[in-house]
Amino acid sequence: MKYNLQTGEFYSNVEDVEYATKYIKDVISIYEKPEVAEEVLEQVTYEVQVHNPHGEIEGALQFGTSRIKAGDINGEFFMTKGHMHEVANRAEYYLCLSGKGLLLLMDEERKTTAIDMSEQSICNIPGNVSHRLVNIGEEDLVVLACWNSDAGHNYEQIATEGFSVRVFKTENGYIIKEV
Ligand code: M6P
Ligand code: ZN
Repeated sequence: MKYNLQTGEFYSNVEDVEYATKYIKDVISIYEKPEVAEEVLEQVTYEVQVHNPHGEIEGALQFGTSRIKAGDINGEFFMTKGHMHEVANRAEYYLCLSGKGLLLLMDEERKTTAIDMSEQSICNIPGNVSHRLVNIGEEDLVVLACWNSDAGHNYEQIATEGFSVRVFKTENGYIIKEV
């Protein structure tokens, strides 16, 4: 198997790769103002592919790509759902392949740090930290991720309490607003 560092795609004898497509309708509840036209709900907002040959085995690693489209919902930039790990102490690496984004990292006291992500930006996400990618650019944001196979995803806390900041479009770029 091969991995294209330009596009973030696995190719050639692709085995043990899982693909997921997220539509706006799947994630609309994460936005501050979720009122949108019916046809917007059917649009793709991000895609994930993950190579995990070993299942959820302690000590094993998995590796994948998130590709977040450019766009916004009532001024709030497209973003991933965001999660903590189910095994909360599991860490993760993110490496940006292309595009322009922010990586939001929120600790257990709800303190959020926004890290700039552009080509070659690399970030070590510690355990016990919620993480979300926001595309603040005009092209796809493509980010490679590597983390433990047994980490799991805990979406509950983010679904109920959200992050402590939101990222909105402005005339010249973006603004991070505390909520
Ligand atoms: C990265 C990894 C995955 C995650 C994906 C999308 O590829 O962190 O574990 O699933 O981003 O993020 P989310 O699941 O929060 O939508
Ligand atoms: Zn993660």
